[in-house]
Amino acid sequence: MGERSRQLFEEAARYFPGGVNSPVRAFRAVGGEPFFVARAFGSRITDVDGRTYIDYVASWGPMILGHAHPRVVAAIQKAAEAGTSYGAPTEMETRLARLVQAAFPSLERMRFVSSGTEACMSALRVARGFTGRNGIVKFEGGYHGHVDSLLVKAGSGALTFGVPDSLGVPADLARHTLTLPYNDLEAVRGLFAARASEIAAVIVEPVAGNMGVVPPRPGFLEGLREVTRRHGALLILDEVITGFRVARGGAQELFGVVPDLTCLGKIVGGGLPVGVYGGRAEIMEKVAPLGSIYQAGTLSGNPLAMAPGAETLTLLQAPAVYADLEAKGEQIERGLAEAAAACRLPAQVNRVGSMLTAFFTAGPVHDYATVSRADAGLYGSFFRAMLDRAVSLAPSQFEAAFVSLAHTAQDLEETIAAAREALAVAAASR
Ligand code: KE4
Repeated sequence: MGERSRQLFEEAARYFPGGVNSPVRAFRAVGGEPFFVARAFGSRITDVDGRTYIDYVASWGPMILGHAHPRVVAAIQKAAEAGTSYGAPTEMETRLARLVQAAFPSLERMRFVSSGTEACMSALRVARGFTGRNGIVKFEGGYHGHVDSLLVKAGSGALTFGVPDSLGVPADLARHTLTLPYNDLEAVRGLFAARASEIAAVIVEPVAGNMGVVPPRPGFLEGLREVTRRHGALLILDEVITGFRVARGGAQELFGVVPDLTCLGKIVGGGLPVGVYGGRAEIMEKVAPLGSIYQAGTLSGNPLAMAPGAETLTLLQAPAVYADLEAKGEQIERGLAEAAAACRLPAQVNRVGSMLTAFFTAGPVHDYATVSRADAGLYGSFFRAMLDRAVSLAPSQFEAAFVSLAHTAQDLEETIAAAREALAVAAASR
């Protein structure tokens, strides 16, 4: 970590808890202190001490085109010249909605909000308002933003109440949330058999990204669709990460599962603050001002966020985009797996498209319990050794790495070469 970053981190701690505006950025899961960013372009990010890294954090997903794409920057500049916020409708909102619906036909009606958290919070309220039920089912290791109802961990047993996973979440609220093991369809069926009449919705990351990348088992999503439909509960796909990432139409296109509600974020704003929730018109028409479910926002549909979002989604319509991302993701996955094997390090690389995680564990990783067996300390050694070799990975074993369209063949080769050395360093640190 350079001297200027160290100084800035010290000063930031006088303003922000942990010196950061989002906890994972503080590097506490991997050791060391964060570098402060000066600028970024394409696949590279440069810190305030002038060091440049190949970036796989990608702002936690949004930067699928790479940083500071000229057409995205131009769209922001053009929008800003006309004003930055009106609190009144604009054509740009409709333009972005048209692009979202072209990729996600299940969003018959939608609302723009300012974050993925706000999208998920609103979707829960709509599900509860539409069904008249209070129960919510989520999965261990699933993260849907800092929504009170979703900062809940599993109770003592799968059929018992949830308990808060954060101070400040009332037990009275947490008890409405039931948390089950990801990929465990039998547990879902068992819960519905016992408590279907209480359950408003199941919310799931269709490809888990917040415990590291964990793909759905074949039939898991289809099973959730069947059991929720059978019992009059809603299926909410939280595609804040997977939307426009694993396919243009997200996981619902990739796996062919049509939810009742979808949450989007990250890529849809092109790096500006945008969240989306939406779904069947019959459900969304219960939202104010048409219906009695309230949701609102000062900067919802902000023109400065709509413009880069629309430009990003337009650029993602190019025909070879997802084949290119798949090929790059596969190359990184193979390189990491081969490098770990060469060091005789137990590693499992989970990948869907251009999102991937290398878990330092021997067995397959398919849920929170198997994720928890990964050696987070070894990941920390690997992370720091990669940073020393100018490659910036997620500062947590339980996050995803993202490849962008801006990553070149040379970037990937340099990354894999760095990984071979970094894994040897990590192996030696065991
Ligand atoms: P935001 O409120 O951070 O825009 O979105 C919340 C959210 C909702 N759903 C999913 C599947 C998400 O992954 C997220 C946010 N993701 C985290 C990291 N994976 C954002 C990074 C951070 O918290 O600093």
